[in-house]
Amino acid sequence: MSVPAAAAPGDWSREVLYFVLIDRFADGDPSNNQGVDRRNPGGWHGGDLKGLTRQLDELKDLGVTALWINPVQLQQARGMPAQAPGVPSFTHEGFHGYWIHDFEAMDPHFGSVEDLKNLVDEGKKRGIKVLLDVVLNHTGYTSSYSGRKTATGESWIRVGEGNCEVDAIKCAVGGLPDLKTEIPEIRDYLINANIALAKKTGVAGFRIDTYKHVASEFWLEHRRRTRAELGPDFFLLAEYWGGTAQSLDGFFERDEVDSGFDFGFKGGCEAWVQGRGRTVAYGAYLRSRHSVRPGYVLAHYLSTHDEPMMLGNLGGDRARFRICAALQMASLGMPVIYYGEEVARGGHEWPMNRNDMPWGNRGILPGKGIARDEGLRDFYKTLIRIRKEHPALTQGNYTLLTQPQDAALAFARRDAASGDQVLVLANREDKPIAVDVAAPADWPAARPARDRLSGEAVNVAEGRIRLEMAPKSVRIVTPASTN
Ligand SMILES: [Ca+2]
Repeated sequence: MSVPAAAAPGDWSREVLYFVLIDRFADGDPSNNQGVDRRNPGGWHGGDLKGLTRQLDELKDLGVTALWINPVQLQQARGMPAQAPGVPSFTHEGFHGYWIHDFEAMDPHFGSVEDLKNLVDEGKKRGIKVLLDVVLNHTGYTSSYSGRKTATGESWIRVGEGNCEVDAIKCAVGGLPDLKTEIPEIRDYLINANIALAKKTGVAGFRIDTYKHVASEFWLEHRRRTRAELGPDFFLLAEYWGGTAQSLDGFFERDEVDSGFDFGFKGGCEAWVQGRGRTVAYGAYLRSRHSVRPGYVLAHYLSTHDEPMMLGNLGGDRARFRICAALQMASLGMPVIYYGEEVARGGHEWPMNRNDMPWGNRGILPGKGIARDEGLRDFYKTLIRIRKEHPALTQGNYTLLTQPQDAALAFARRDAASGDQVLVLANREDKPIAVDVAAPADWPAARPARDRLSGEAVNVAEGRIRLEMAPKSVRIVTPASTN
């Protein structure tokens, strides 16, 4: 197998991103646990940057190369009453980082600027970049900005709650006070605060919250300044709700950001593995993701903090979940793992989709004693290792092999530069199925082919791939190594 070319500077298409809610991950400093109540599903649970830094070896072992952490600035002091289906009313605190009181201060629950710098430095030693979540659209429900006026006497906060369906820019998302980001003084303040934190800590990029609720003029200035002051490779990932290869293209065309979340991948895979829709249509959807503008990256996930987790949506069916995890790691774009998903974290709908990282018998709070599926974690490790070994999976084109009458999903990925090739096969059915599909024309049939997940040999002869697939199973097939 040829050696993959090194990623271009700033090219995140080869990264595997791991998203952590700091407060839920690992408590490394009990001295900052003010107001911690681990019985409260919306309360502070005590995780912090020090604790996360101590678990970097765990993440390196998993294979992740980049870490996305929630916003770290000072949160509103008082929680909000909240209620979720099936959960008694509780107090919802800013443990998630999105209710900012002061953009220029760190929240002591997470730690200090030095703690963040230490995370970045320790990450660099392990080949793990840090991507900091930033909020530029709104403040917490209460903040130091309510009542603040600009030099010309304008309020920083827009009064009155607009309708986001009518005007996405001037509405209060989730009822959160909307910053008047179109005013240069306010725009510059917000950008300055984040750039100052990035300069002090060395984070590699920003994940940008609520992207669609701030105008392009702001983002163009944001791009210009982050490039000028943080370097040409400083990476920007936009959370544009509902984003797809098509709907994100305007932002890529204007070069506002490097990447955006692909909101379709999760639902698409959930539907297909549960038997909804034809396999050939799902394969065509996977192909459509390759229409992304060259040089820009779709970030695709199975779960996030804003949606019910996939494993719960699949009724806990870990075999079908494994199929989606394999397809995620075999697809174009930057895969995003939501913390704990790799050990079958049991949260499902909000607020439990933000529950504690399971640590099993390791003495790590807050998730000490919560069971982990180590077999699933090993499966993720294997998938990530295969992804890193095969430029066909990170860079390659896509050929759908499934025909309209076929039950099995079959596609080929091929990297033109290296000639690297991979076949991906999946059976969503509860019964075994016989697969008989055309091999790619240039598949090296003289070399034995092997499923990298099971180690089994796969028969490719006379231009056909013929095999039987077990119920609810997935295979990632490569020609045997010649070196
Ligand atoms: Ca703590």
